[in-house]
Amino acid sequence: MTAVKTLGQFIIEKQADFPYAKGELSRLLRDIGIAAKIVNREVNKAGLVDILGDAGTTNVQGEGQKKLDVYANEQFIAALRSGGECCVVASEENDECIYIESEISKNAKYIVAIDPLDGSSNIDVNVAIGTIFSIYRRQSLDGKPLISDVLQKGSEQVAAGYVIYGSSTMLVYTTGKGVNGFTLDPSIGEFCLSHPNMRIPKEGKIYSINEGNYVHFPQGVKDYIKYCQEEDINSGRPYTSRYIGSMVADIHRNLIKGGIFLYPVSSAYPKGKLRLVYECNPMAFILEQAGGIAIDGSNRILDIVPDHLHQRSAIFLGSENMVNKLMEFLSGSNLMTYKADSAISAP
Ligand code: P6P
Repeated sequence: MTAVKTLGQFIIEKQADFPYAKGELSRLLRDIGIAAKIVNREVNKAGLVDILGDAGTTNVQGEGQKKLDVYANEQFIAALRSGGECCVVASEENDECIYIESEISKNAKYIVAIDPLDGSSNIDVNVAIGTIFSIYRRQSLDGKPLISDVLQKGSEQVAAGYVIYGSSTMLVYTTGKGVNGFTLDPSIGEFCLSHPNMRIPKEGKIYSINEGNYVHFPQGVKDYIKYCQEEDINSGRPYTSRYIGSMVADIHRNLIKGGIFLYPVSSAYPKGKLRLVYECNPMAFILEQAGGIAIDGSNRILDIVPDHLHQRSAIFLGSENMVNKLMEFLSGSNLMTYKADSAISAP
């Protein structure tokens, strides 16, 4: 029987991958894992205690906050504060960055951008939700961290991950050396390595998009959807449409089975709905590290320099061959092709 390897053991084992790190990143990842277990405990008993429903407050996006949104935000911020390895937290739930200036954190090297509980509209109906996080090294040398430390492009991430609170709770993360998945074993309260070296299949048969917005999609996206729905035995079409409405759940499924997730611009979201800094960038880093591709329709997601913290972006990410086929429809030709694990190349 294979020995159980916990998240903590794995992080320590891989610490040698970071010559400059003296354990800070390892401790930061463990802090996030601890907060995830605390949030998981509440998510799992939601419905039994008064933690479902609306908090009666709105976040910076003007979206109604669920009680669990607020709870999760508080738990991750508290864990990052007490861990001492993070100097700034940028959260979907907070308008401004949170600067951690305690004695133990003021010289901390890392910035964390986080969506503490994504997909919260699904909480009350018991559908999988998730946490998404992104970690950068501080670039400014001293004094109070600068907003430029937070608005780094996605390719500067040193780590990124997500937690999916589903039929089981998993933590999936990368530090730029591949992607590994850990499943929470409630009997010992530990995340245990269950999906080593995760790779997304180059081809898939699943497309994930909210087709309710079809009339508002750019023509190229409409054409691609029709391509997915056409019958073509050789290419395994028509593909299967699967859309949960929870970014972490939709992308996690596609990471395992192969597929493409699409959230284009639409009349409701002329710049796209999903946020670049704490949703698109971490998921793009993970998918690229697993051999996939992530673009906004014309740019590699990880090459976009953010203008502001809550900036939105269109996003198309998943299996390499599916994203490249999409690009043929978006660019009207196949002049631009993307190779996974590398930057954009246009002949
Ligand atoms: P729509 C959840 O609200 C979320 O932010 C993502 O998790 C999800 O992928 C997307 O929005 C769903 O948006 O417009 O299809 O309901």
